[in-house]
Amino acid sequence: PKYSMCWLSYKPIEKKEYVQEVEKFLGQIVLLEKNIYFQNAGNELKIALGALFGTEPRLSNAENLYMDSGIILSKVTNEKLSIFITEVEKEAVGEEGFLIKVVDENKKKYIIVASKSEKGIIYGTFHLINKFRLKTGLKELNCIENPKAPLRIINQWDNMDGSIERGYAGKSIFFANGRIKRNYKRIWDYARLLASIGINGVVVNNVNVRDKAIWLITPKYLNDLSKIAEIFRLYGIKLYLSINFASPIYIGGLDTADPLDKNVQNWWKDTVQTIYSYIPDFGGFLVKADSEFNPGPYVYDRTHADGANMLAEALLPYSGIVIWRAFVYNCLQDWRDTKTDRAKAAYDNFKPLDGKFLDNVILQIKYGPMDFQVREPVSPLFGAMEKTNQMIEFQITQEYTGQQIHLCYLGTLWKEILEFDTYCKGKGSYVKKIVDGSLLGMKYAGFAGVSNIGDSINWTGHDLAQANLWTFGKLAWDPDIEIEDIAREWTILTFGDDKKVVDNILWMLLNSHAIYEKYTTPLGLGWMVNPGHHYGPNPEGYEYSKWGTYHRADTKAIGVDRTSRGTGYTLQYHKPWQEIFDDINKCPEELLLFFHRVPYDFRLKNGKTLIQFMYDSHFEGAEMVDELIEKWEELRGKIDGKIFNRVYERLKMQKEHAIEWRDVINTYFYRKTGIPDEKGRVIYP
Ligand code: BDP
Repeated sequence: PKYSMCWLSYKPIEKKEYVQEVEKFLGQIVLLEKNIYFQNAGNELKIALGALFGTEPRLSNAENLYMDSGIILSKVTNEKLSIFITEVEKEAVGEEGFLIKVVDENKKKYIIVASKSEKGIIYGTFHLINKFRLKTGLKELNCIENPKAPLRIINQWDNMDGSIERGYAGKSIFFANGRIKRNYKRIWDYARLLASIGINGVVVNNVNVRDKAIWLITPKYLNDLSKIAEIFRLYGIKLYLSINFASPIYIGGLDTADPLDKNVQNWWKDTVQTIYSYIPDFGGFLVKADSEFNPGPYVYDRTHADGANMLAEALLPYSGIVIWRAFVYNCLQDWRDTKTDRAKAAYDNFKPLDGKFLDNVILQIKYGPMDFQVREPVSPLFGAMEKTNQMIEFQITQEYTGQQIHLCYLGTLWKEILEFDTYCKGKGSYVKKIVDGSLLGMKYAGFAGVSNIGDSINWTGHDLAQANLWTFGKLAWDPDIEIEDIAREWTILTFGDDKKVVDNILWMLLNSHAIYEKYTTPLGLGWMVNPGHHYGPNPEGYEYSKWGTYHRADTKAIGVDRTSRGTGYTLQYHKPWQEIFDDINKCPEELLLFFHRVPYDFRLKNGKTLIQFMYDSHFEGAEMVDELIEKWEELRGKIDGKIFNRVYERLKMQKEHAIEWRDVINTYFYRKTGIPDEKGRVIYP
């Protein structure tokens, strides 16, 4: 193969006892539904069983269950299953969910995988395949699974020239040279990977919609797009498109894109109708409006609600949705103005619009108020808009977290964010309950993840970055799962279950984000990156620029006072967070410099001064990269040589670059403050 199949690379199961235990159930694959979705799931199962057990089960559409052993793929409602499945079980399977039940009688040895609709069967099938690969005992196969959040969507930031904005793993698998690629094999395999982690939507083009991409919503491209949609559909995934708000001008030749203009509204209605004539289950639009030079309703003195609702009305007859991004801020700020605060922008823009959006509009909110930094507080927008559908946006691609050269597993960070209690409905108002729709009773809610894949041989550049994609899907399906369990399962499915391999890789994953944070920008500092490409240290890279991401270091103190006495950002949170963040002694230390302006001699909880903590953190972090390397070296010979070497090369680069981070940041602070490192390591005067 020209590329790896990540966690779906099947290898024969070697443990004899397990094979013997399961084999009795593999007589054939029976499809009780005759349609392409069950056929496709059956094919997936057949391929897997062949590779795992060396069996070649027949795929049959048995009219009656005469066989004595086999895996049955069915809908829960199928009459033939009524002797095996109770009413209660049937009821428990939701629209996208599935049930797995083992029937182990004298003459009947069945494993039943049953879904309510066409959508669930592929999820159930991959679930079973992976359970086999984890050598899960027959009894433990029994389960009923339903995704917690209705929307689990991947955002590709792919451009039509084949480049990927913030992509670190090759070129687009969707576009090249201004066209849609017609080699669908890779897209097909992507669909398989995504279905295996429960994803149900993909936005195929970048949120910054420029040039040819503006025309994706026209017949010029819709035919080719419909082919991609067809592949995705088989795997339970809907296709979405990012649109340019000014399309009526660019494409339609109108002189306005004003959302309240009748001609504009009709233009969108016609456009949507055309899209659905090609793609009957088209998901909808993703919109980045009035942000970073993208057009939007502000141009016409209209609100985001006016803009979103106009599109929502066009999509409503087809059950399509509008996903409207909340990443809106003034990107031309003046660094001399200490009153403006970019962190406040999303809330300021959207909070007044709560209750003004139509039901098929969902606000897509980045997890933090700024922009995917290594650490940010949870965006105060979560829980601030009780009458608005909300999705959380994670960046799987590692723009600010090492660009897939550094190992930075993001599951630990995401999990913390999802477990954050917003208090919007009192104690227990976790972000995870807002974005799965349950807390506020939202029909639409969910997860958006900016993809980290490209056409590289291992999809993600860094082989271990595959874990981030896996984890995004798993958390979106069920944010309650422990992150260790998610990471362990990925490790075993990808590298096998050798104890040393699992222990070491798990350690590497679970500690990597903390390590990265230590040697880059700890204490909620963020942003000390090179402008533009955002790789590598640059303490004042954005300090005197227009992007509003300042840390305002001088010789005495650093950090932005975002308390109620400062920019007032903390007032965007519910109680008790307002008071906690406001108080320098109560504020969670990992966010100290996000919320407070702190003198360098301020004592942290462990008794260290802020400046000494900075020095120590950077040395500690850079040193810990050695531990990552050691853990990996111990696996030499236990892991496929090519993969071993690829990761090894990147770890060595990480070490080098971590040292650069350490020295650049520490020297910066030393020169700014003149306060020497107590341990005498920072030596550049
Ligand atoms: C920033 C990226 C930029 C994206 C933007 C966005 O640097 O490339 O276009 O986010 O999310 O992080 O729209």
